[in-house]
Parts: sequence; C-alpha cells; structure tokens
Amino acid sequence: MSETQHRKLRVAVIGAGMAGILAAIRLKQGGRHDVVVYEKADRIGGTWRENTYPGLNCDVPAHAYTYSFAPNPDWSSFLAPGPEIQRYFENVVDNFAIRPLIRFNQAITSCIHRDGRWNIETSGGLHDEADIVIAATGVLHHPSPPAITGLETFAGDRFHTARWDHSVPLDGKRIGIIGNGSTGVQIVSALAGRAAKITHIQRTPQWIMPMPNDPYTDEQREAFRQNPALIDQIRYGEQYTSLVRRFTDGVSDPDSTQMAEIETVCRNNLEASVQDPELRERLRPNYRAACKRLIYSPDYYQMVQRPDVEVVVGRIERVEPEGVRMVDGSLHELDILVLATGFHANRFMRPMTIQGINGADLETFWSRNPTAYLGVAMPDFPNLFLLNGPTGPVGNFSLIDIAERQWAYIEQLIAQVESGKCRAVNLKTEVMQDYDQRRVEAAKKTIFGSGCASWYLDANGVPATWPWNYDAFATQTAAPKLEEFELIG
Ligand code: N01
Repeated sequence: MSETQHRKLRVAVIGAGMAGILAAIRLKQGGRHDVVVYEKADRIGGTWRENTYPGLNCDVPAHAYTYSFAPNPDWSSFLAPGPEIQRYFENVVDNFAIRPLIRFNQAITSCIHRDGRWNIETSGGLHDEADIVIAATGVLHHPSPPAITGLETFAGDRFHTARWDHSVPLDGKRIGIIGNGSTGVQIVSALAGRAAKITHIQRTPQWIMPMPNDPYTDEQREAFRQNPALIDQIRYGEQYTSLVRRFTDGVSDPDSTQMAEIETVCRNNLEASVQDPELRERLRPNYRAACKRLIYSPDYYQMVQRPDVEVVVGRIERVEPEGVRMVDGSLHELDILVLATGFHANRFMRPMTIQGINGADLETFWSRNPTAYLGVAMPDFPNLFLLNGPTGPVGNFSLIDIAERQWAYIEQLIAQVESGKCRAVNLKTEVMQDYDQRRVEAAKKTIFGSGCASWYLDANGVPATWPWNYDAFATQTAAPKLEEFELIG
C-alpha cells in the first residue's frame, strides 16, 4: 500500500445553507469525519435565513424542494412558506447531527493553495488547512439596491426585501413596492388587504404562471407519514418530473412545442384573470414568457384587481420625501418603500481571495464572467468544488436536486484523491475552454437570451446559465470523465 492510499482528507465547506448542509451530511455519511463548515452568519439556512419578507414562499412544490434522504411529511401546503423551509433545514441539521461541524460567524476571507493544501483564513481570525474545499455559498445573497435619485431622501421606512425590517408596522400603511420579480409579486399578494394601499411599481411587466397552492390536510400529512411512497409520487412522479423536463426542454429550444405550451398558459392566465382591458394591457409583457425567470403565483392577478392595489408601470424619475415620482410626473405618496430589486447574481463566493496553482486567481479567472465546468469545477483550482456554481441549471425547479446531482459528481472526484491515485484533481484548461465556448453558443439560443433583461444575463448580455435540458445535466453529472481532469500525484 502506498503512503497515500486511503488518505484521510480534511474537507472545508463554505456556507451552511441548503448546499453546504447537503455536503456536510453526505461527507459524514461517507465516513469522513474531518469536516468543518464555515458559516458567515450566526444561523444556518442561507437564503431562507436572509429572506423573511411577508409572503415568502418557495414556488417549487414543497415535497420536491427537500433532500432525497430527508422527506418531510409535515409540509403545510403544496408550496411551503419560507419560515417552514428554514425550520426544515434546522431540523435536518439536528437530525443528521452536523451542527457541531459548523463554525458560525466565520466568513472565509481567503483560500490560498499552498504546498498541496488549501490555506484558509476567516473573518474571526481562524486559520485552517484543508485538502478539499466545497464552496456552497449560494447565488443570490448580495442585495442590489436600485440606483434611483433621491432614494435616501425618502421620509418613511425603506428597506430591501432581503433586509426586511420587522419593527416597521405594515397594517393600514401606504406601501410602495419597486420590482416585480418573484419576490415583489409574493409581497404584493401577502400585503394586499393589510395595507391601506399597495402601489406596485413595475419597470417591466412579467408573465405569470398560475400555480395553485392548496394546504395539506391533517389526513394527508398522516398519509404521508404512514406511506412515504405518497411523497415520492409527488417529488419523483410523472407530474412534477415531466413538468421540469418540459420546462427545460422549452428553455433550451424557444421554438419547441414545450415553450409554446408555457406561453399559452401564461397568456391565457392574463386574458382570463384580469377583467379590466386597460389593466390587462398594462400588465402585458412585450417579450416572451420564461425569458425572465417565470413568476408562479396563485393569486397575483386577483390581488392587483383589488381597489386598494395600484399597478404603476413606467420609469421612476426620483424618490422624494413623500414617495416615488414617475417620469410622467405622477407622485405616489407612501409611508413605506420596499425595494424588491433583486440581487447581484454574479458574486457567488466573492468577496474572497481565492488563489489556486499556476498563478490562478479567482478574480482574474472570473474577470470576464463567472464560470465553472458543470457549475462545479475550475482549472487550476485543484480539489476546490462548487455547488450551484456559475453556469449551473437555474429555473423553476428544485435547486436541491441540482445540488445533489453535483454532489454525487464531486464525491466521485474526492474518492479519486482518497483512493491514493492522486493528491488532487484539477480540471484541464482545454475542457473548461471547450465547455465555455459550447455553453455560450447554446445559451444565446435559449429563451433566456430571447430579448429581455434579467439576472440570468452576464455582463455581455449572454445567459450565464445551463443552456441544455435537464436530462443533459443529469447525464453529464452522473459520473466525472476522469480524462477531463489532471490527476496531480
Ligand atoms: O429579483 P429579480 P427578485 N427601477 O431580479 C426591478 C429567486 N426567488 O428578488 O424587470 C425599477 O427577479 C426589476 O425590473 P426589470 C428567484 O430565482 C425565488 O424578485 O429589470 N425597477 C425587477 O422587476 C428569483 O428570480 C423565489 O425592469 C427596478 C425587480 O426589480 C430571484 O430570487 C421567491 C430597478 C428585480 O427582480 C430574484 O427575485 C423569490 C430600478 N432601478 C425569489 N432595479 C421562490 O419562490 C431593479 N428593478 C423559489
């Protein structure tokens, strides 16, 4: 047996959100005990910790937005509310006993590859060395406040949706919401009827996919507990999986019948739901459905037809102490201004100094655009793997499923190092270049590149996303092709 056979590896995971928790559990289940998870905050949960806005909901069916190894019979409804998802992750962390692995309030500031190991520094002054690093930092965690003149002059309360100020009373107030992505739409639905008036300010109307959200009854939850196959019918059954397939087939081929079907459903939803022709036209997008991330809502169109909800479509001139002034001169007076203006989607694990081998530096490598092979690996960053990294699949389906597939792929690479065949696996530069070239060409042809602005687009206006369908991703992540990696001895 050579000295490196069955090496015991130290693994550092960055982030205790959905993907980091997954990695920690899988590492533990694989009998790897030298594992540490660095978390910048004082609690687990990632996006579900940071987003606490009223109406927060996951628009993926709850039973599909669960780990494969931790089904949850107790979901309260078909689409789970955010706080319930946060509780689910807290329970999973305790049930799988990984909390002791997590170092809270430790943002990693640098990760530098030296003498075959990753040297890690944290904001709390910790130093660590790891053989393997898993970057599970999430995508949408740097709020993007809008560049609107006079924002700071607003006399009322103002906050971004991911920094919700729960000390501010909402009932009976005049609330303005800027932005109509998934977040803004959910907030409007939640606050209509509580606020004295809701003003929903939209720069660009959105297509809305109808999505019923029925609560589960006690009897149904009991049935899920008694018979887990009922849960599997939802998450692995034909109805959900064929929806995901049809959706990703449609995204990758805008001329497909699948995309025509999505467009028809969205158009019919607008036509059938909004009675006033003038409001209907105001809400009608002038780009193709699913070009931006589709909004799924059971009731948005119903809510905007209430007398206490106003939809304002147009450009904002400036924010004034009293409210929002549009370019047409109208002033919308407000007590509270909510910025549902999204996130800087190109940050991933940055800001963080990451230096690999052969002079590789992440800032330089990503200076044009963030990229990673299959959303997982980058050349000259050996033994460093990403979960839900750039160019991975995004859309209206479960990112837990995507992360699990990526994890299975990564684990097979880790096994190479553990087996003693090599000390490190390093993606070959030419594999990355070939992937980037094919991916960009394909991405331009997806529905995301069909002519609208969205957080899916990179700085050059090219979708920064997985451009092929779900099955292509599942196939390519099933097993790493070892010839695509340099095995460093
Ligand atoms: O952000 P967004 P989000 N003046 O980037 C507008 C996930 N998510 O927080 O379209 C005026 O989608 C901008 O306008 P325009 C999901 O992946 C999931 O809503 O650029 N408006 C747009 O309307 C989602 O896609 C769930 O013209 C300005 C909005 O702000 C992602 O998070 C729930 C502006 C930003 O929309 C982000 O969603 C919620 C300005 N200066 C979120 N700047 C689930 O249920 C920006 N806007 C899983």
